[in-house]
Amino acid sequence: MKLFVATHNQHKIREISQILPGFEIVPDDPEGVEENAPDFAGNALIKVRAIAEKHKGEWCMADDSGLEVKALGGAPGVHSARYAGEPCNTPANNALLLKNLEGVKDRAARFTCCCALVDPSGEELVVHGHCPGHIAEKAAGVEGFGYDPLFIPNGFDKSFAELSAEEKNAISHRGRALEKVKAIVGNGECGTGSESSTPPLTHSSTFLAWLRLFRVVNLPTVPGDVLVGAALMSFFSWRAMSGLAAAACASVFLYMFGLADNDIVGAKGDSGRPIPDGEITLGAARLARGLCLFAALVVALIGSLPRFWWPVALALVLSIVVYNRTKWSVFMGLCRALNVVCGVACVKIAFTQGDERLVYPVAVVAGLWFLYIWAVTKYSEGEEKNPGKKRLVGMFVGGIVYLQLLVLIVITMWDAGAMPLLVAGAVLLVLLRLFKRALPKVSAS
Ligand code: ITT
Repeated sequence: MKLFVATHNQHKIREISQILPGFEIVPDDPEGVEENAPDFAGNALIKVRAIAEKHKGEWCMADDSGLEVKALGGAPGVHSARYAGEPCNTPANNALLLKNLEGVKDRAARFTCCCALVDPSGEELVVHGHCPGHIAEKAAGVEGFGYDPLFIPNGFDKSFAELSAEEKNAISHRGRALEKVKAIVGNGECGTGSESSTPPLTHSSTFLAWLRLFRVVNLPTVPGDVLVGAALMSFFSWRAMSGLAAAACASVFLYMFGLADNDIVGAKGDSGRPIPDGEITLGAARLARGLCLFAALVVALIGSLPRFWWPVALALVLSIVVYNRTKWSVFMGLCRALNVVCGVACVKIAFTQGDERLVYPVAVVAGLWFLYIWAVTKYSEGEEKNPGKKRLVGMFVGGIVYLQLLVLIVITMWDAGAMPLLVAGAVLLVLLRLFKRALPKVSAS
């Protein structure tokens, strides 16, 4: 497969050829174009468009990359090549970086690579790759190029310039972005939708990173499962639902526990997430995971949830842990079904009366949840390499709120006692819409 690459940088060409051995890489210098966009994605698009004009009907790509240092507010960033001024001077860039970091303790940094692609039909797509690490006190090594002698990737005690080309390419920002490129070109077309550009690595971006870790946009979908479970019990008496708020809250904390656990397990691979991108440290994420589990237990104790809630919650935690380590979609289905059962289990009266009428509605609804989430999770496989699919998965995940509302409406028609739960479900839907609108940069799936 022929791939035209818009660059004059021979080091990039060498690395791209090493990372994409099955491709015929044809360099084309987009001479004279001004890289004046505020971010990597914008500059990569400027470069690729400049050559795509000349190579209609072919695959074209541009790589815009650079180093972001947290303590410097994300600098040198898009100005990496000319940090010390025109023209590009690597020794001067590296010397300026060390000078600007004199006496600075927090030397966290990351390399970012943004690849813009144009497919033979003219469709465009942008993907990112990151490599987190820190800036050394002094330069070491002779391999690679640019800032490589100063950059120590996480998990290593050597600089990029001390690693072999294979070692660097296996973990580098360019290696990670090009893995996505390989999959997209393999699909034969760009498809729809680019990856949204990740915020620059700065101290203030850390807050946003926590929102992304906990996929805050999706959190309103969680308590609705519990509402549905509790509503199924409404023909006993909705007044018996003293533990409902505690159970809903505990489920949110268990979900957050699962999200933190998921990103900790995928810390080495899932580029595009806050831990591998260097925005949140592994230690901080582990602490957050423990705190979420602890918070769920404390809320359950304070809300004095019935005894039956505890084994259901334990089964939920186990399903989460198994799913994160196996990625078997069936366990994700099980998690959300158990979340409904958590709602059933928070209604005290249900278990003192032991009525078999409960079994059928609970089994039908929990089964429906199981199948829906199982199917969405199965469909979502490989979404990280396909931004169009990722958006669709985000919509399906949000769609669970409509399913919750539908079931709540049916139950309310059957027993008006469930009306407060229907109102709460509607509030959750409004919250989901608000979160999606207010936090467009926080990944939805
Ligand atoms: P083209 O625009 O022609 O592709 P360039 O070198 O000007 O070449 P960029 O504008 O993308 O490319 O700037 C990238 C700069 O970021 C590069 O000059 C290095 O200083 C730094 N950089 C990017 N990737 C790097 C890597 O893998 N190792 C070391 N430094 C890197």
